[in-house]
Amino acid sequence: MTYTMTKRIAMLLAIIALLLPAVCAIAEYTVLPPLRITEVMASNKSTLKDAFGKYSDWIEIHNEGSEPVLLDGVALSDKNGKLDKYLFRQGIHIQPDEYIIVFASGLIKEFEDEYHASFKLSKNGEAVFLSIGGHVIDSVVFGVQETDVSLALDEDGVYKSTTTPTPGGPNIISPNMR
Ligand SMILES: [Ca+2]
Repeated sequence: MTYTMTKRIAMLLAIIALLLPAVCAIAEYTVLPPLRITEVMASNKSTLKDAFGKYSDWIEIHNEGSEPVLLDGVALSDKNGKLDKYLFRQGIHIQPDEYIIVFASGLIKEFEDEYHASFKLSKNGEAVFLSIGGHVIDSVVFGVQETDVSLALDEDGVYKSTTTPTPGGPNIISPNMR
């Protein structure tokens, strides 16, 4: 092996060593948890009451994977510029095919078996972002919402309004809804 070749190989190895941490950092987030925002209700008047006795806005999250997902570091927000408005408390798992509800009640306090985000949703339309470590896992942007009509993800992965809300269960899209 010539001196030039050895030098080139050494330089190549040095470049790889320099780039490796960056590549690893990207790889860490290329596998995002298999979570989806499956349903959102931004104007809840009589559909679902929370433990405080209020009809708060709510967001449904579904684990579409085959393994439990630990929600440490998973965040919800209605602002892209501040993704970590709500962080799940430590040690919560969402089981495969399980649906969980987060009330967008604007409350700081939570009951043990309920999740309450510190923001509310606007029935005039806005967005919901589900993220981890600043990386968006899923998001939904919506327009003006009718009271007690939810926006639900259908089998084709399209959000549709439905007059048959299913908080905590598989979605049912009402016929003739967009
Ligand atoms: Ca549902």
